[in-house]
Amino acid sequence: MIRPSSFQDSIAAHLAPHGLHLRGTARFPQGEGGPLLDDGQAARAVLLIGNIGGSMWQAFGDWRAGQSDRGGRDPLDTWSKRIIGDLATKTGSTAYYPSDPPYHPFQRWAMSAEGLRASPLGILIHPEFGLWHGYRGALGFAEDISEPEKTPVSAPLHPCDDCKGRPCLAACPAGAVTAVRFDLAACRKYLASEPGREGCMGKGCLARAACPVGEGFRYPEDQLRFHMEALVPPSDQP
Ligand code: B12
Ligand code: SF4
Ligand code: SF4
Repeated sequence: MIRPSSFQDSIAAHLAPHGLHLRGTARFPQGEGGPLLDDGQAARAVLLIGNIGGSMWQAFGDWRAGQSDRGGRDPLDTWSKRIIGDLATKTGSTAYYPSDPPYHPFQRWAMSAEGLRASPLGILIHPEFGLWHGYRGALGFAEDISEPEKTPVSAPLHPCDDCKGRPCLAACPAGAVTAVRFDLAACRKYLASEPGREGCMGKGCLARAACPVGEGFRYPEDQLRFHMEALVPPSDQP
């Protein structure tokens, strides 16, 4: 059964008050490795849900302010699960979350759904939103769903190909971002140092900030800090 696009419209309408967006559909022809649904069969379609720039930050902050424990240990995951889990129940689909191990290949799904490719930072770059977007969950369906709601783009699909000077590479004070790999150990070591705490930890990843694509979608300061703190294990934090 092909579900009508009004089905996606109703999902998008449910997500909109929370600042979340549909981010395309990954499709899996029969027998081609879709994730397992709650009933044990393989999904034929996975609808990706995420943030574009700071779109979710206000709604998440409002929810968090109303929680006696400020949302607990992983507040963004808890908030996402509340919204996306509710949607899974309403639509009879299976919810998947990016931070739940064993990890589902969210980036591979996003590459297939929106044709995105990785930047030198490991993050997928979008021609309009640049590095300022992420995934909060996905819904798996037993049947295909109609035409995906791709965000129309006017810019080239992989901005890194045409990027003059690749400023992200030079901006990383730890030399962790190179054209061939992202050096996590070097990044974390720098973040735990005095200059790192004042630099990237306080202001956000300098390499990400150096990218000229999608500047208008840059995350607000407190969102940047929130994500940076999540990157450093509690034992490394001062
Ligand atoms: C583990 C993980 C990390 C580890 C990376 C460890 C490693 N070397 O692989 C750490 C903790 C370092 C990390 C860091 C960050 N991550 Co991360 N991470 C993940 C997570 C939870 C699992 C990745 C995985 O193993 N997937 C399983 C494999 C099978 O899936 P896959 O799609 O086929 O695999 C791809 C990735 O593994 C990717 N990859 C390989 N090495 C690295 C290294 C980095 C740094 C990244 C980002 C990706 C990446 O390449 C694979 C092929 O495309 C994903 C969520 C998810 N479920 O995918 C988020 C995810 C990849 N991370 C994300 C982000 C945004 C970040 C940070 C920017 C967080 C921040 N500070 O804001 C940083 C990036 C560092 C920086 N330069 O600032 C986003 C990327 C969104 C996007 N636009 O692409 C994801 C999708 C989470 C989300 N909720 O959206 N991350
Ligand atoms: S600065 Fe250039 S190479 Fe680096 S992520 Fe942005 S577009 Fe890609
Ligand atoms: S957070 Fe700082 S050290 Fe880590 S990759 Fe970004 S610029 Fe480099």
